[in-house]
Amino acid sequence: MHAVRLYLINPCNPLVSILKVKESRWNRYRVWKPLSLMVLAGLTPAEWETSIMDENLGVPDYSALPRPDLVGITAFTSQANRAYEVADHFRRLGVRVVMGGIHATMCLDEVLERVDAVVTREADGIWPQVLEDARQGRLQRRYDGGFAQMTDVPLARHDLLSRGYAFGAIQTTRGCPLNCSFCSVTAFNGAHYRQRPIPDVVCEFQSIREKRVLVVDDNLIGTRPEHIARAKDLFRALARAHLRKEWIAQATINFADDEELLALAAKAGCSGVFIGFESPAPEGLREYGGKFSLLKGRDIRASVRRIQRHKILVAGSFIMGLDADEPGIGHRIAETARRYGVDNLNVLFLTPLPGTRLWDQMKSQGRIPLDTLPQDWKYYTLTYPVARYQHLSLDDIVQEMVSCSETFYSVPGIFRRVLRSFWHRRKPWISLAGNLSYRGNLRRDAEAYACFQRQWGNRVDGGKKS
Ligand code: B12
Ligand code: SF4
Repeated sequence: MHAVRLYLINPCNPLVSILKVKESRWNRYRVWKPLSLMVLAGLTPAEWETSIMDENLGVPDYSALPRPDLVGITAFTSQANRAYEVADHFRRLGVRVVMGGIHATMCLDEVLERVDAVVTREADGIWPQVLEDARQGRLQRRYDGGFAQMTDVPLARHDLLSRGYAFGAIQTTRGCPLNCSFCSVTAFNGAHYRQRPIPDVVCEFQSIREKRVLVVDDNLIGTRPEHIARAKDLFRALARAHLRKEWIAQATINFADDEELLALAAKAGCSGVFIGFESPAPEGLREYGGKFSLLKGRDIRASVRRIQRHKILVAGSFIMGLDADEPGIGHRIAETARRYGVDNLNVLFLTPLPGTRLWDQMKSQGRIPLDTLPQDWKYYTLTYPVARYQHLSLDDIVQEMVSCSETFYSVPGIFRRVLRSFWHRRKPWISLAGNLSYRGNLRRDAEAYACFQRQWGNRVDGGKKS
């Protein structure tokens, strides 16, 4: 059997400022490996000669590379435009192109027009069949992987990517029962919280060469007692394996509610968590459902402190542009994050992503002006205000975002936070790197907003100024 060549490609989006690795060395800490492609490579039989190309580290000169037999492209919605350019390049050479991932699942018809085959949902159970069909010349137009059995999730091929990343990546669970209105996760991975066998996770962790690892799970600990029990078992197993790695993960605030869980996480190498607080206002929290029940009535500052006492950094994430948000929201978010005592703050514009309840709602209300698709998808990065917001014009919301970032990432603000993490011996260098990375992007973000406002002001606001 002759070797067949497979290229797995992660397309870039030049508008995503965090990916501009060369512009700021701190950005290296914010570029993450395309785990989907490493998982696909793990499912690919040995007769395929497989290469993963991550355009975030530089766009390869595809025409100078050997001609592949098959190309697989992954894409979030924000990468769809570039994905189609890459697909077009290879299809013009007569190479068949398969696309999968979240955008292909949510916008199936659009994607089908631009590639030879689409794999919707999770590909773990079906990718070997797609490859075999391609090899036999009988590739179908559409495959659906459904929700994978977690025992089918292979060990990802961590060996196939270059050493240009600060973090490795791993996944231990899929699915989320909370179904927040703006988020695609429940629609894509389902509400059922599925966990990989712990020995598989430990084994894969051992194969990661980076010292720092991002656990990509949407909620590493889950919400129910049996999820928490499994998380504890996982942490015990990771600690027993003496991995000597530090990892960061996403969790909900109930992470703070169990001292044993926190102690085990820290012992297993947890050095930071991203927690979505979403809104400083109860009205805002109620608006998107899901996590409201976990956050309402809670002393969030005390919860954050409990996590930090275990030397785990807390990065807080908020959304701007909720219907409850009025002028002054930027300062209010920065002030709330400061009061909560988070080590980093990440604020994103409320963005209707295809396949979410928010998309349906905003679409029916005529609140999605950037709807020349697929071209406009490149702005769906959550770092551009692509919708019409209830109480904020385009200029207002941009101004609020700038004021929020400038307030939180002011030099005295960074100094206070880093000093605090020095004092508590809580990963001060990581805290410094994170804060400088955000601060380093302030000017670039402002330029990007100005360009967006010049180009799209009329379409978004009809020229309306507040
Ligand atoms: C890790 C992660 C990131 C990393 C990206 C790492 C990378 N790939 O480069 C970082 C932090 C950089 C990131 C950034 C963003 N992200 Co993100 N991210 C995730 C997260 C948490 C996990 C993704 C992951 O690695 N999963 C593990 C792998 C194994 O699963 P998978 O990707 O789904 O792949 C499986 C299938 O989809 C399929 N598949 C995937 N690709 C392909 C390709 C082929 C050919 C085939 C056959 C199959 C296939 O097979 C795989 C195995 O089953 C998801 C949430 C989620 N649950 O998906 C959000 C998520 C993907 N992100 C999201 C968003 C919005 C963003 C941002 C736009 C905004 C932001 N700031 O968060 C940015 C912009 C990125 C960009 N380049 O434009 C949304 C995407 C929604 C959408 N419609 O696009 C998600 C779903 C989260 C959400 N709350 O809705 N993200
Ligand atoms: S809790 Fe997080 S992953 Fe789950 S639906 Fe809400 S935002 Fe998405």
